[in-house]
Amino acid sequence: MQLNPLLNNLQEKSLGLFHLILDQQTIDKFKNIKYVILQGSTIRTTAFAKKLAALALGINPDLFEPVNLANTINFVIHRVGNVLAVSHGMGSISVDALLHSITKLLHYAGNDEFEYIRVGTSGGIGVALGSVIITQNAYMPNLLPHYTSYELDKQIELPTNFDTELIERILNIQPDNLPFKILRGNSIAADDFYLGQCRYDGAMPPRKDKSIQAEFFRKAHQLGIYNIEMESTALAAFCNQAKIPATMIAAIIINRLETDSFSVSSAQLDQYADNAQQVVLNYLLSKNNLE
Ligand code: R2B
Ligand code: URA
Repeated sequence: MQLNPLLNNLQEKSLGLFHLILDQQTIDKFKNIKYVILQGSTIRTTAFAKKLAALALGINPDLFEPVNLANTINFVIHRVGNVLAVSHGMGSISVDALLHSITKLLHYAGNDEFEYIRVGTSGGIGVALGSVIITQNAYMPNLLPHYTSYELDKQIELPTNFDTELIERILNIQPDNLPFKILRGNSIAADDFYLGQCRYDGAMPPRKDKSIQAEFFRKAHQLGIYNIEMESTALAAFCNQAKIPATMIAAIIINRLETDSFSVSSAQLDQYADNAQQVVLNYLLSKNNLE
C-alpha cells in the first residue's frame, strides 16, 4: 500500500465523513482488516454483513443486528471478523470521499494489506440479465480507460486497471454449478444514471438521436465493455494509486441494448443483485482466515 506520506505527521483528531473521533477506542475497532466489501446502498451493506456473519460465523441473522461503526446514517460500516462491509453511496464523487476516509482509518489502525471489492448492480451491454461481470478495466464514457478528475483547476488522468491476480483468485474458486454466468470484462462508469447513461426515460431528454445510443453500445462492446455503472473508474484509479488490490463485481439488472426502463419486479432485481453478493461470498468463504 502506498499512501500520502503527509498522513504520518497529520495527527488527525476526527474523520468528518464518518463523524468519528479518532481516539484509541475507535481505532482499535478497525485493526486486522483483510477484506473491504463496498456497496452503494446502506440496506444492502447491512444485509450482506448479516449473510456473511451467518455463513462464516454461524450467527443467526434473526438475532443479530450489525452495529454501524460510523456515527452517521450517510454511510454504514459493519465489521464481521476481518471483513468490513461498507456503503459508498452513488457515483464517483461519493465513492472517492469514502475511499479516502476508510483508507485513512485502516491505515491509522495499522492495516497495510487488504483488498477492496465493490459489489453492485449495473446496466448490461449485450449480456443476459442476472449475469455477473467482474471488471478488469474501467472506462470513462468517452471510452478511454482512465479516470478524469480535477484537483481544483487541474485535470488529472489516472489509470483504471483492476488487479488481475485478485480477479483470478475470485474466479478460480467459484463453483461450476452457479445458476448464472460470470464474465470477466470491462466497465464504463458514467457520472449520472439518466443522461450520463443516455436514458430516454429521464425527466429531461438526452440530446442524442436514439441511433447514437445503439452505436455507442456497439463500440463499447467491441472494447470488451459489458456493463455501465457509476463508480468503477474512481475505485480503480484510487486503488491503483494506493496500490491496493481491487476489482468490481456487478450484476446485470437491465439490458441496455433493449431498454432504458426497468420492467422486472423489485424481487427479481434483488435476486440479480444477490448474484453479485454470492460471488464475493464464495470468495470470502473460501478463505480460512475470516475471524
Ligand atoms: C449502480 O447502481 C447505482 C445506480 O442505481 C449506482 O451506484 C451504480 O453504480
Ligand atoms: N446501475 C446503473 O448505473 N445503471 C444501470 O443501468 C443499472 C444499475
